[in-house]
Amino acid sequence: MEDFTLEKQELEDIRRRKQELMEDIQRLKDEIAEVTSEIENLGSTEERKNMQRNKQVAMGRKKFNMDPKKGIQFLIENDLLKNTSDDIAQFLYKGEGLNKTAIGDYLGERDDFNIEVLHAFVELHEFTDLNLVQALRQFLWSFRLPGEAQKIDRMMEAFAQRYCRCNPGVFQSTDTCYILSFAIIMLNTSLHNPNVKDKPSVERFISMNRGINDGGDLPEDLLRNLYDSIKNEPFKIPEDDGNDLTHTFFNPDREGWLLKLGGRVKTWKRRWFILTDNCLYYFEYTTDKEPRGIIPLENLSIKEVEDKKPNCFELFIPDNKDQVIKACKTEADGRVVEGKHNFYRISAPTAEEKEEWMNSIKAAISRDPFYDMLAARKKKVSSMKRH
Ligand code: 4IP
Repeated sequence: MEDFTLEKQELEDIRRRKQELMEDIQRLKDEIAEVTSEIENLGSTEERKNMQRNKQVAMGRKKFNMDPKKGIQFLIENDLLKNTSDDIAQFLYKGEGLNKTAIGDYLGERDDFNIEVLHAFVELHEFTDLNLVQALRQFLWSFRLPGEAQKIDRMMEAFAQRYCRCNPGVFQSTDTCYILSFAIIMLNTSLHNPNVKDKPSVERFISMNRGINDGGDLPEDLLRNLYDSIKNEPFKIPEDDGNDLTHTFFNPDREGWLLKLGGRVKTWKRRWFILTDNCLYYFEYTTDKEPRGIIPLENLSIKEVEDKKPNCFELFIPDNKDQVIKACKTEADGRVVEGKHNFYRISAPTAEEKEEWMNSIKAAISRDPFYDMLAARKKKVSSMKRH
């Protein structure tokens, strides 16, 4: 009987301890679950924050590509970018997800702060021991040169300064470096654009650059090296939207058959057109030595127009429809007389060719002020010696 009671008591104890143990286990389980969920929550808050941040950066980049100033402002306001020229320059230099035309637009702005960013951006480029062609390759790939002469001037000036600082002693002055940079860009065009028939030789390149080293000549070896480098490998430039000055330098001249409407007598004539030296020339035959007409493009604008003929565009004087365009033409008897056009209406064989002609003409029209600036600088360096 006693034994039985004891057994019962022991059993009771065991059951109680088991119960307590079960409770402990449950408590531990609960605690573990709580901690795990805290850890999980912690992770997902961190992750969520990161995701949110990445989303905002992506949005900032998109905004930047549509409107560079607004994009930068957005990134600053959301603490994703510091409002210093160095940080913004770094962001543009890295360029991740950024459109190179937008980078060029931002760097080209006239604003003091943008100019500061431009200089910080150029400082990030390392040009030490690179020859001028190698440095230009790097620079012209990092953004797209915008379309305005003043902007190009500022950017190329900053480039030349940086190049000369990285490579002291190569050029007498930044102006020399600036002018030679353009000579190289134009050489690139002449050598690699199939529309340019007359390919300059190295001798011509050397003679074109006489006197640009503050009145003196640059070493021939240096010019030969640069020439060979461009000849062997053309510049690679960011995606072209055909709407800026880079187009001029990399794709300037064009020739082909177009239809032209007469000035007084409105007859359509098929003529061989050549665009070069900021003028549009037209010939009766491709082999003619003398053009039938020459249209200087200075002060003209261009627009698309509808006509019974397909793919038409028109050259006109902006704000003055009645004025006669300054041009010359050859009469049937061979006399050269002034043109009689208030506008030149031209029809291209295909929509694509119309686009190409319009882009090339636009570029030819807009490059003028830039060529003036370049010419002024050339004059300055070649007169240095005399003074
Ligand atoms: C001519 O018509 C031609 O269209 C001329 O073009 C044109 O000169 C003449 O314009 C126009 O009268 P017809 O040949 O039927 O007479 P092209 O010189 O290419 O032959 P433009 O000035 O367009 O060259 P006007 O303005 O001279 O009448």
